[in-house]
Amino acid sequence: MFDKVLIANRGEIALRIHRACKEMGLATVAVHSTADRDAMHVRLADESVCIGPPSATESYLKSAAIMAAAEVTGAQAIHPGYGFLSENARFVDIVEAHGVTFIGPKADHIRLMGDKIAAKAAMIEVGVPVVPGSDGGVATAEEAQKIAGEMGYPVLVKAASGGGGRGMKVAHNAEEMSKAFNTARSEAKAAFGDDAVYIEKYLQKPRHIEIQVIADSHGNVVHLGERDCSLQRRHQKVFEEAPSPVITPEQREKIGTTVVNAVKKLGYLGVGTIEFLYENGEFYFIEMNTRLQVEHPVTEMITRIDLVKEQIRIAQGEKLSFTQDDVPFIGHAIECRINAEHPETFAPSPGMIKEFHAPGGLGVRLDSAVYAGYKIPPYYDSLIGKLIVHGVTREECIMRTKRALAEMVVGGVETTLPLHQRLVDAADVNSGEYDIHWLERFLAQSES
Ligand code: MV4
Repeated sequence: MFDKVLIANRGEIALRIHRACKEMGLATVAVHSTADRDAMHVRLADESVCIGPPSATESYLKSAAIMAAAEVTGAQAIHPGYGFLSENARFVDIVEAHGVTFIGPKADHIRLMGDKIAAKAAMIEVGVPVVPGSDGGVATAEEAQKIAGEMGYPVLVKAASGGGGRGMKVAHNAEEMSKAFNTARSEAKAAFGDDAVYIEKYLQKPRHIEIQVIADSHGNVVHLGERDCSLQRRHQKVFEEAPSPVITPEQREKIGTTVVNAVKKLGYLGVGTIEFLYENGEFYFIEMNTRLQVEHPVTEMITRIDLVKEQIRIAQGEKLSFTQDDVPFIGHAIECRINAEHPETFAPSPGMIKEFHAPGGLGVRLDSAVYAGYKIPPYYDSLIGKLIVHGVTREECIMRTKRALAEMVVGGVETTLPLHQRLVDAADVNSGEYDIHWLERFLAQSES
């Protein structure tokens, strides 16, 4: 058991974690760069430690500085949030070598899922459906052409160390293959220091649907349903919802059971997300995320489970307080990511927030760490906050999202609020008929 938690993150997620800690009677330690002296996560924490200059590599990514902060404050556990060190297996090793608890999965599982070829092999082994493709890595363009010829084009060449869309090249025919293969390989080498690549059948209009799982240290594993994250631009999610408008309760139970059995066999600990592409009624595994995700609140809203508190309880060795049958799926939730960006060009818009008004009322949640007079620094991501809305039905949820967006005021910087207002008015969003390419098509059309 611990009584003091160090939060190795900033912004809205640091505040989200702080809130869970306080409700559990735990003291919090904030760490911050010199650019974040006046940040809300620093103000609210019980203690704070400055860990370096603005650059993330010299602050939020510096494990030695974070460990030193844990040591001087006597924090017995570290919550990494998302991004930064959250999926860094070496950091987990360092934290544990110091006798501090990492609130998250074991280092070995982070390592396994970081290698996309190994992750896919592991998922096949435990019965999860995957995208058809090469059996492991592919060493030469000739081998790639042979596999693709048998499988049929188009295919994708993917980097083993990639993920999040980096290091992917599509080939529509044998002529395109050698270039796609060699480009993917050299880009992977440059970006990740690892030129291992593999091949998959290219799915042309899938949805991105991910399953939330949670596992304790006593072998109990439960799934918390899916999130539909298809509305994205350049691999940045923009709008997420749960449940997916295209998944039936029977499909949810089937893929949920498959995932729970797989996660049990893997011996995974903590919260995790299994990402799938979904096309023509079938799920195909692509990656597993071993962290709390940005969009976790939509799952919290429909299940009434506090994922951060559960993470902390699991790290303390407690059993899950609920079984699969106890997990309700109540109504519908939508998350709009409000960024400090131009709503059409997506150019970052850091600077002073001169006016700020949070929407409220029944079913409205705003996860944000900004305030009027806060200056958004240019060094980190551009997330101002997440508007999360719950409704009894999807229709009510969409109407409530519209009215909450209309109430929200962020003055002084450009924001993506106008984009979200257009999204909730779009016919295809209202009917739920969208795939992973829908948003980029929508933006291209409105440009011309
Ligand atoms: C794919 C795919 C189509 N077919 N794999 C992009 C990010 C990385 N996580 C996997 N990605 C994709 N893998 C096969 N076999 C299309 C994508 C993809 C994508 C996936 C999820 C959400 C948005 C996306 C946008 C473009 C491409």
